[in-house]
Amino acid sequence: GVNERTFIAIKPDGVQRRLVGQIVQRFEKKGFKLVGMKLIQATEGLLKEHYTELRSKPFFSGLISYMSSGPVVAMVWQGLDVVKMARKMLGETNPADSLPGTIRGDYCVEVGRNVIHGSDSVESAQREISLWFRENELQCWEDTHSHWIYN
Ligand code: YYY
Ligand code: MG
Repeated sequence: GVNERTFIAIKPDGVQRRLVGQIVQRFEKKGFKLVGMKLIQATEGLLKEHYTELRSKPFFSGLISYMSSGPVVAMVWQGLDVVKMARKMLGETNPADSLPGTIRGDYCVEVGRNVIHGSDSVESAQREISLWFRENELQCWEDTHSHWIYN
């Protein structure tokens, strides 16, 4: 429903390359509601937990060093079907397979520097949101133009 939430993170390359504003703008313009956002230097422990399903992959240690190489912008976005829609906005895991118009299709080249993370299911979104955010870091606010987003 409209209260669905997803976890989005702009990775260290996205922050370094000054893509934060343009990426946030895409989610705002789409009509999603920002309920949490922070710039955070993630610890290896947090990242290993975040990517625990991938721990046996050959790229895992490289992924953890890349993700801990600088601050990330961690966000929670809310809206109708936001988990699936955000994945569409991101594009494919490999930027080479991502269409122009998607974030990965427009802003990056290699899978190991793909600028953004988005939860892949409602269940992983809930797990990732509680891993990265405390309850009091998520804001409840009235979206005064939701009538122009939802009928
Ligand atoms: O959810 P998503 O980020 O699109 O892909 P995952 O399969 O969950 O992999 C997480 C992360 O790992 C991916 O964004 C880049 C990195 N990675 C990689 O470096 N090389 C691969 N062959 C696959 C994934
Ligand atoms: Mg994933």
